[in-house]
Amino acid sequence: MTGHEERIDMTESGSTERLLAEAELYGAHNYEPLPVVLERGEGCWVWDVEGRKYLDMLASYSALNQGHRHPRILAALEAQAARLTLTSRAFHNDQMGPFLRELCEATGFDVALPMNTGAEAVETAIKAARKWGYRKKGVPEGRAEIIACENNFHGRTTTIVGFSSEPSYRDGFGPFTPGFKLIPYGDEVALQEAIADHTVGFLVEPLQGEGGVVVPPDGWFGRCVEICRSRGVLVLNDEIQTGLGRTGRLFCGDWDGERGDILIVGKALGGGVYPVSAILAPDDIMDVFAPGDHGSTFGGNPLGAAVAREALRVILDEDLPARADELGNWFMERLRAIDSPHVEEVRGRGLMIGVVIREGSGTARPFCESLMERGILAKETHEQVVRFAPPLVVTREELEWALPAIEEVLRGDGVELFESL
Ligand code: PXG
Repeated sequence: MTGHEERIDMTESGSTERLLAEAELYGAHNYEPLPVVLERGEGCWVWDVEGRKYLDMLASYSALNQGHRHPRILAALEAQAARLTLTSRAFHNDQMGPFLRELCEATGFDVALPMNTGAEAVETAIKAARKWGYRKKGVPEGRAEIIACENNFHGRTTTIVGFSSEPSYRDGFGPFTPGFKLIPYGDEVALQEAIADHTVGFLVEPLQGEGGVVVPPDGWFGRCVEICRSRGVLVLNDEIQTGLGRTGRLFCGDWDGERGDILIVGKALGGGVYPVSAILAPDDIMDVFAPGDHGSTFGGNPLGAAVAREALRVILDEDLPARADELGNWFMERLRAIDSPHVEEVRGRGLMIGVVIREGSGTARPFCESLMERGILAKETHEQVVRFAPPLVVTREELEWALPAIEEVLRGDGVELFESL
């Protein structure tokens, strides 16, 4: 007994109200989700416990690029679950090798190191870069430095939040790991100036997702890669959110013809059903790892590997990057054509689109709540930005269906929220 039971109406077991109350009472309050309780999903659509249907325009922060319950991915999951799910890395399994080979072939890197969540993969990249710095670059032990960008989002571990510029991600969680330096995003002169003798890596998102869908100046990522290459600094390319088709290319760095020295992938690699992440690198970087240096109980497990193999094949077979490119350009144009006093800017690449709400029009949150009432699930990021990032299997017809409601909400026509502004 926890003493919470008397505060919930126990009779209404499946209702939205009851489920929200349970999550509120029994869950830590580290999130502020929209008040919708989902129970089913298929493709771009989800249904709540009351039977209402919504177009999912968040796609779990790009972890669902292939859509909900893609039949091929589910089949791979089920077939593997019926054979073998976990071995730990104490033994080999028959899925991991093929998975890593296929991931290397798809990305053009020599070797991969599998983990589970995005944050773990970022931590792995940081460890690889530091060790490379000591073993290969000759940085004195304990002095390696990594440059990251202001407004970054790379995950939630204590090391990663330690170099966040967002106070709420950091406050109360110190002391933090030393060895990180921040530069303004999109500023290659700042990068030039920040690189010092002991700099081993530049950790960067080629387009900032959580930071509010921030698109850097054209060619900036490529110029950063060039600068880093000429100064002996590794580019740690965090494509956890931008990768695997989201921005209209297989990787966002492809817009500049570069994938960095260490490529970090996650989210959609697990096909929306299982957490799978990895880092990829050339042999002469990855070979800094030796047995015992690093690992994960679940990393490379056969269930995740089988899922990721199919998740990757679906992205390639269905040419999801091209879909994101074509539909993203079209959809962004349609959003830009909406004449609204509340919209400051529409920005993005492919199907990673942010609509920036003017400061004077309040925050993006009530806009998302109004969209929800009209059967569209989107989530605000960084207070002022409504993000539209549906599964990449979305069709033009489905987006067309959503546009009148989006237009109505963005204009504020008859939307209650504006009365309180
Ligand atoms: N890098 C980038 C660019 C990300 O967007 C991560 C790393 C971390 O991934 P994991 O799997 O550890 O969450 C992300 C994650 C959240 C949240 O609830 C996280 C992300 C987006 C939205 C919400 O913490 N992105």
